[in-house]
Amino acid sequence: MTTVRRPGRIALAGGLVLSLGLAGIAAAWARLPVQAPMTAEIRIHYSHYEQDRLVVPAGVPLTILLRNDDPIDHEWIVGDAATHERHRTGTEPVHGTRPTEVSIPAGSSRETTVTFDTPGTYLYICHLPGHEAYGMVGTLIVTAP
Ligand SMILES: [Cu+2]
Repeated sequence: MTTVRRPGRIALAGGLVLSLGLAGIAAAWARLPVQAPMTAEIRIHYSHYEQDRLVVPAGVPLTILLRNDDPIDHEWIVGDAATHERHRTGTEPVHGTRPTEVSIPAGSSRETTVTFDTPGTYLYICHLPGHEAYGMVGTLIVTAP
């Protein structure tokens, strides 16, 4: 009996050490800032963002396809309160160089990738005249990683 049980105990101990080792590796991976990118699609129709709430962990790249199905131009500008205040009184007619500021011409699509490192609640707004007041506003929630 004892000769049969001893190898079993050794195998169990070995398995335990292996499990702890794998858990340690998994924990180390979880702390790495690079994570799999996320994707989302926002359809714009009747001067509204059909997807008006997105949630993404901090530090994770979010690629968004912006699809404008309206016969008029729109834009998608995401950021904090100061960003939106600047754009409410801004004079840039077209955006295109910053990932957080995208112009989407009538009937077209644009793709952008944004990464937010600070958890919080951000808004995305179309700042073309009258569009925000009409309700062209969405919320991007960045959660703690
Ligand atoms: Cu608009």
